[in-house]
Amino acid sequence: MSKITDCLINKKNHCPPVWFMRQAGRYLPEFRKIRAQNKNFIKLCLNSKLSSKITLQPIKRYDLDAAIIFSDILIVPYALGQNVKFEKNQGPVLSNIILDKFLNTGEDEFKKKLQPVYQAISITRKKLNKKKSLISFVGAPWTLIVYMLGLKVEKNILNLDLFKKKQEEINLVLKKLIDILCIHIKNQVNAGADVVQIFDSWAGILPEKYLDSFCYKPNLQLVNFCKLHNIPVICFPRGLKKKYSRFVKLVKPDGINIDYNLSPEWAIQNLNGTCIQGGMNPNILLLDEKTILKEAEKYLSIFRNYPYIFNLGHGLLPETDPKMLSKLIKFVKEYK
Ligand code: 1CP
Repeated sequence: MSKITDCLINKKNHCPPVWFMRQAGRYLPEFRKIRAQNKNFIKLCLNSKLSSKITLQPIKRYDLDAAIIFSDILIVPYALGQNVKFEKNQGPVLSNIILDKFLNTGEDEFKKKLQPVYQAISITRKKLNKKKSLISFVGAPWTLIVYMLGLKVEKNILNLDLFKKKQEEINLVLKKLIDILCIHIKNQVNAGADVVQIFDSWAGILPEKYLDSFCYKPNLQLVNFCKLHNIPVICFPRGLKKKYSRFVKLVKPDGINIDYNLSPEWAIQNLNGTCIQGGMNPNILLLDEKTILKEAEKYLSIFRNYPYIFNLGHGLLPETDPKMLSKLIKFVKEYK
């Protein structure tokens, strides 16, 4: 059993295991080199050899307790018929959803399209030390729907009129997504992943009265699927503020990633003893060493007697200095 699964399942609080969201990514020069030669991001995610190589890049550099497979949450809409493009300095751009095609994609066709992802997991598992977890992930249905139906105006605001106008379509898409995401989880675990993280990055833009239908219930269905198959699962419903507590009560994941707007003291008191992951603001990693280690120490001391996985309150930023990350990891590992 890896340190991370021990923490999630047995609530063991060792010196906390550590990994980072977006640990394979743009802050690493060796990633940027591969990326420069592979302009099509989705194609890169579907290149098993390269995707496995990128997954292992941070593992080569640092003493991390987990690798997270290099892929993207938007690979799922891609496999269901939408074109997905990543333009520089502009978020992901998706072509219009063709509902018929989307609803009629069967399990076999889906699996075939994403075979390279599963292959990458299998290659990586063979190369990764057995004590380290290999984390797979999916986007939660709501977060995928935000991208698939273009429901955001500007960066962080829900287009409420469009959201209301599209209720019927949203409900159809939601139902299909839950089924297909369970399949994607199962396939990733069969290929060798031992933990699943569910990213609900846009949970926080939902008005409260919609949280039940679009956040809690869909997450619960995915978590129940994981439990049925004995797969440790971490949820990240970013931006829920105090409603994190209701999320945990209803969804009961093995682990919960907190964002940096949540106070860690509040989290310990209100999250029912659930294993907590993350919290530290990734922007702090852009500051000087003393400030970074002081903030890390804050989290480590607050969670000293609590099952905790060291990580951040969102992904590593592209501007992060890889040397600072190395110092941070060493500090976490040596913390007593
Ligand atoms: O331009 C580039 O080089 C691509 C940058 C990049 C990378 C490295 C994107 C585009 N996705 C990824 C990989 C990725 N995405 C991983 C790989 C493993 C790792 O963490 O190292 C993971 C887990 C994701 C998950 C993901 N993709 C989320 C959930 C987490 C979050 O950031 O909230 C979301 C919302 C996406 C969509 C996405 N993919 C990429 C972008 C630029 C975006 C939009 C969101 C954003 O700006 O971060």
